[in-house]
Amino acid sequence: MNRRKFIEKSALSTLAAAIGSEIVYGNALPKGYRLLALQDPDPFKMFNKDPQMVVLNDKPWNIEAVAHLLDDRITPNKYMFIRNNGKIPENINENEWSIRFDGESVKQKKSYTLQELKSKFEHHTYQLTLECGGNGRSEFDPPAKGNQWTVGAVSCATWTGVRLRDVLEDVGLKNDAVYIGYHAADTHLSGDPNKEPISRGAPMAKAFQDETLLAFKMNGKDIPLAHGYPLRLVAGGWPASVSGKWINGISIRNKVHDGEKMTGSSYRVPCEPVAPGEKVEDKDMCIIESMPVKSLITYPKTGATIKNGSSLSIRGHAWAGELEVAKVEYSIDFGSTWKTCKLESPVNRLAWQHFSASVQFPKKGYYEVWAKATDSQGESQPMVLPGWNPKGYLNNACHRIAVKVS
Ligand SMILES: Nc1nc2c(c(=O)[nH]1)N[C@H]1C(S)=C(S)[C@@H](COP(=O)(O)O)O[C@H]1N2
Ligand SMILES: [Mo]
Repeated sequence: MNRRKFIEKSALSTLAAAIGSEIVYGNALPKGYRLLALQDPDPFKMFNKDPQMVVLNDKPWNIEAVAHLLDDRITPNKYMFIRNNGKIPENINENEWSIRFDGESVKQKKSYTLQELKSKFEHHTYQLTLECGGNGRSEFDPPAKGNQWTVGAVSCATWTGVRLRDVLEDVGLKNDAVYIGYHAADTHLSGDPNKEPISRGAPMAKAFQDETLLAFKMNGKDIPLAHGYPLRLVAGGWPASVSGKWINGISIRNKVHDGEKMTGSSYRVPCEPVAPGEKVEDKDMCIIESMPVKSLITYPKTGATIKNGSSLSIRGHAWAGELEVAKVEYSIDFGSTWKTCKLESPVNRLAWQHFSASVQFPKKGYYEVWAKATDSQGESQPMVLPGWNPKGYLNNACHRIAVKVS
């Protein structure tokens, strides 16, 4: 005990500030000891999330919504899912933030400070749907490893930033540019500074879309830390893993970007359908691009009870990756017959669309309301499960809620 090293005074006051109260016997704190109050942070407070959100993992943080929390037309931070692959960067100073453009296909390497990005290029605002490629994974059988997302790894917030295209044109690209890949400030779980937790990207055509932004605002305010403060790539309609958070670099590649989680089986599905449980070689796996058509009933909450004879108003959102949703239908007889919902147009391309319907039930009893969306190319959601794939991506099965008529 005598040789025990005690914490320094200055460190002690930092700790006290973090906890928000005096540490009475702070002088006796062994150096390097982590106070319980700091070991077990409350994620809901830490990230300003609603306590009804569900924590799937805390190392790294992965948190999802339940369907009825996603009822807002524009997803507020408190209901936005968090999907992290590594550790959130600490001590960010937005005044010192910059982003570097490099890679085989850049004419000349170039960096911009965040301030330069904001002042040099025009600002644009879009509402963009971001859905994790693994949303719905928990339903696959045989099960797939990874976060067991149910339906809540999707959001549609308002993002403000500059067009990636405008910046790329300013940087100057060589003719052989085919892909961009992002680099970010989050750190690998192993602590190895040479490893990136994730570094994905998109082909030039996606990078050049009007709606592909280097965003610095979400819902009109600074992006919350967990969602990529101070700068994030946002590429709506594609797996949200393309939308790099905390980005500080973009490589312009003369080949498909080969960063972390671009290769092997990550964010890839079998190029041809396979039987459930079948082994698929990496060379037969294809990168997920546009997300499939999907919908979510956000009102009422599953388990609702209504009085016999009254009608039930249902509502929710539907989205279809790069495409528009053409139709949403509902069924109360497990998919035997379908009725059309009212469907709104998107506020802009790549924003989810709102649907609603007034549902009548013939008599007392247990029902399920199923919703099914169809995209502008005629593709509909599968009723119960889509084709199985080894990593459990792209489950766009019909969402269902239970309703009791009494
Ligand atoms: N730098 C960085 N960007 C990232 C990730 C990450 O772990 N690190 N996760 C990606 C994945 S897999 C998803 S689904 C989305 C989640 O975005 P959100 O946490 O803001 O909802 O961010 C993507 N961008
Ligand atoms: Mo994801």
